[in-house]
Amino acid sequence: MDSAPSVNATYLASAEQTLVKILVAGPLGVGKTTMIDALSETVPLHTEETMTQASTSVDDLAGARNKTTTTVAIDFGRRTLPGDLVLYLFGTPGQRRFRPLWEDIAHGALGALVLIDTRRLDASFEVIDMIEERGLPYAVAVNAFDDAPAHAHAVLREHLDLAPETPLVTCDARDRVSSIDALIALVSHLVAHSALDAS
Ligand SMILES: Nc1nc2c(ncn2[C@@H]2O[C@H](COP(=O)(O)OP(=O)(O)OP(=O)(O)O)[C@@H](O)[C@H]2O)c(=O)[nH]1
Ligand SMILES: [Mg+2]
Repeated sequence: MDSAPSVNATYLASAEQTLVKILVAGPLGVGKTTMIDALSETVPLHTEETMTQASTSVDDLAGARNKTTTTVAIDFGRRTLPGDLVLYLFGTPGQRRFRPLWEDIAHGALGALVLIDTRRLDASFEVIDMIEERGLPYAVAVNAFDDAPAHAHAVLREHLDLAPETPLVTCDARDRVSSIDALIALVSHLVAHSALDAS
């Protein structure tokens, strides 16, 4: 008699797969949840809560005036790239006051994709500082909102004080292909700097 297949058989990672934890980071309202929704091949997990009046004095929402919810802990999704590279994507809050939570989520991550909004460039400093303090390799992706200024990449690099090897790309967080391209820029950077062996 044939034995019944294991219920979880389809969820077991193949021996060929490389599993990698990646952070999707960036300031409030930059599009982290949107990008993980666009990218994830599984039903993404979000911990969204309605924003309250109490946050208005500390959280700068210029450029995202219609925003009514925020991610209070994490977003989580999964994306497989060619070569059986399975990325586990963790969206993290960018405010320094969430540092302990941030450190927990960042544990074991190989790299970070930092989303930025050119209408609020200074809001990116906190998160980039935290990532650099942790020594995590990262790539920067400009989430191109319709009314955001389109600065030349050289200007953005200087303003954000990016190292020459740090990838800087432009994307639309709502678009899957564009978001995958941003992830590939990060993964290529990780491979080039030996943080990831994808061979
Ligand atoms: N026009 C435009 N809107 C976008 C884009 N990306 C995100 N949005 C919208 O911007 C708002 C904020 O996006 P979220 O994905 O919630 O941002 P977040 O970074 O997860 O925000 P927090 O979790 O609060 O930090 C949402 O209403 C999105 O639909 C974009 O590329 N273009
Ligand atoms: Mg969010």
